[in-house]
This record gives sequence, structure tokens and C-alpha cells, in this order.
Amino acid sequence: MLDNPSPEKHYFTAKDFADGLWTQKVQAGNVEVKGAIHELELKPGAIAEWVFVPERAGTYELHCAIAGHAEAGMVGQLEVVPKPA
Ligand SMILES: [Cu+2]
Repeated sequence: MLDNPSPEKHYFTAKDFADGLWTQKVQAGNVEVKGAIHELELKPGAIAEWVFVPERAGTYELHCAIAGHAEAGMVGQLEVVPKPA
């Protein structure tokens, strides 16, 4: 679930992460989007549900693509851990 409680829009940008997963759907309001998703823009107050299956273990970089936001600390890491055998 992605939730933007701020008065500004933000991006969920994690290209390598998005390239390594299978998206079942993104649900936002009354719209359900199917197919490959590479980036989400969350308008102020937006809530979206992204249902996906990661296909490649690894550590992936996440940032907000709006100018100045990553520099201000809007970055993170996504870790996909292999399922224990
Ligand atoms: Cu941002």
C-alpha cells in the first residue's frame, strides 16, 4: 500500500525493482490497472495498492524523482529476500 499524506505529489521510482517483478495490479480509487508498472506518481493525499510478485532477489534503490526530493532524503532501499528452501 502506498500512501501520500503530504500536500505535495511524490514519485515511487525504483526502476530495477520494478523491472524484476510481476505486477498483478495497481488499484487506486475505482481504477484497477493491469500490466507492467515502472513508476507511480502519488498526488497529494493519494492512496494506491500495488500487488506484485518479486522475481529477483536483491537490494534495490528507491527514490522520489521530483527535483530536490531525493537530495532532501526521499530515498530508500528495497530488499527482496529469497524464500527459504
Ligand atoms: Cu517527493
